[in-house]
Amino acid sequence: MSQNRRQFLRSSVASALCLAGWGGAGGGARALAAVPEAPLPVIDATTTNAFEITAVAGETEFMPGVPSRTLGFNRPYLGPVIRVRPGVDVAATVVNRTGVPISVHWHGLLVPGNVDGGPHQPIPAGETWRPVLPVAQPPATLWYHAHTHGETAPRVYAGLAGVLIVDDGKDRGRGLPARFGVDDLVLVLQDKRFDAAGEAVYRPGDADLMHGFLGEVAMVNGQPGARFAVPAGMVRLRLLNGANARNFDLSFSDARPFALIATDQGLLPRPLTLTRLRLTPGERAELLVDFAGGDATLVSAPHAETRGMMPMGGMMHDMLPLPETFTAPFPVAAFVVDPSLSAEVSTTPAALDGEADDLGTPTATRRFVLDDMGMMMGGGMAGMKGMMGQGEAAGAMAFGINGQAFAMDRLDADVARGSTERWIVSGMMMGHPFHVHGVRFRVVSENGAPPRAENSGWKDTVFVEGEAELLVHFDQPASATYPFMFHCHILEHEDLGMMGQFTVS
Ligand SMILES: [Cu+2]
Repeated sequence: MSQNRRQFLRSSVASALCLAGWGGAGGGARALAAVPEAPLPVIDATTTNAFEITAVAGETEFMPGVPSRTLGFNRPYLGPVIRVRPGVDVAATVVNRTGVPISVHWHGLLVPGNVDGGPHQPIPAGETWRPVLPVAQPPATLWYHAHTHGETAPRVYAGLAGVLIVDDGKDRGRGLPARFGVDDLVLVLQDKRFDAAGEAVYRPGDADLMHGFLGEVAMVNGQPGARFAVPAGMVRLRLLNGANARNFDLSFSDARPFALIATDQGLLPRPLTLTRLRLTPGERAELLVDFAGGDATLVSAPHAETRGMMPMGGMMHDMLPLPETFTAPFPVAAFVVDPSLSAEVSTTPAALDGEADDLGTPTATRRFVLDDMGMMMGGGMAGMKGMMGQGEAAGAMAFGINGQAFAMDRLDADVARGSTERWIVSGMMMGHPFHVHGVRFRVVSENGAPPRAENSGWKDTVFVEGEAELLVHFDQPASATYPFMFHCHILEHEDLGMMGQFTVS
């Protein structure tokens, strides 16, 4: 590696860490020692149609020499990328050796409620869950993560998440890069906050609960300052926003264009050329990026610029300011051309075979108002207590949907199986990433306008910034015993009640 390149990579990490308060000689130097590549291990279940993951507690050195207590699947932090074939039953085995109860939800997998892995399917400590997953959907980049009610935010932050790819084996024929780990890369985007010693911490205060918990260092696949070696040609990036609350507003440092080829639920009918893409918690996007032009760094704008504040939100912000440390675009990952890697794909295909909208006419309309006003009252009271020297808040903050916080024993909707419904979802003070289990949907409009490019394909999570109109199709059954969830994917909001549940029968 050239001296210039090494300096460049180091400066990428250095600027991320400096912005994060890691500018001091001790912390900065320690962190700079590690500019590793950041691949995740892979379980290829495309021929075995079976996989096993074990949730474990462990330690991870996000900052060299400083262990942080973490959770992961088969490893101390995050889990393997699991690749499955559509059209078969996949036998999953999930072992829980974390010492605490968990559940594992297959986010975006279109399977019945009784194997969905939501809060009604706890896996007690020491036990094993063996769902059979009837995988039958177009190829897509999905994910899996902990989903115990009230504990999703700390468990996912600790590391209980991984990527699940539905791969039909036909990507070469589509003209897409298909060498996994070479020109087909997975990037799990997250962020972490560290204490003065360099240990990752999760101690949300009132402002963190209100806005969602933001970290101070960008992480990719569990590493700060991640870097990837790439061939000098087209590379497919499968991006997952696996952060608790941070929006990533992504572009390349040299403003190079890229092609959006897939959204949450799979390929678009044709690539869309973009220079900037917003990815909010829970969402996925697949890009084709041309590295024939050389190295590039993926950067993000600060969360504050893209969080979707409503006019009323200003009041809330005055009371509990957004805990965002970034004031300028910050590096997320560096891509370094490796001449020893051959480039197989040099052009973006003109067309893809993503399915067009075929949802027809909706048979019902439902409205969901994401209640974030209650948090103003709660936050206000907590803030006043703080000002009056009464210390920590008394847990007054609460969120809900349509005026009610989530309750495990209350069903909020019953949907006819096979039907399509119009769902109109709105927030009051700020933007919220809204996710629905067991379905895929189209975004029909955002605040009355056509959807943004990011929302033009099949989705299961959409950033609601004002009002979003969705057409949702319900194929998978979900009983009252194992209903599907709909919720905000800011995990602090979800845990505090911004979630509902529905049956499909
Ligand atoms: Cu929210």
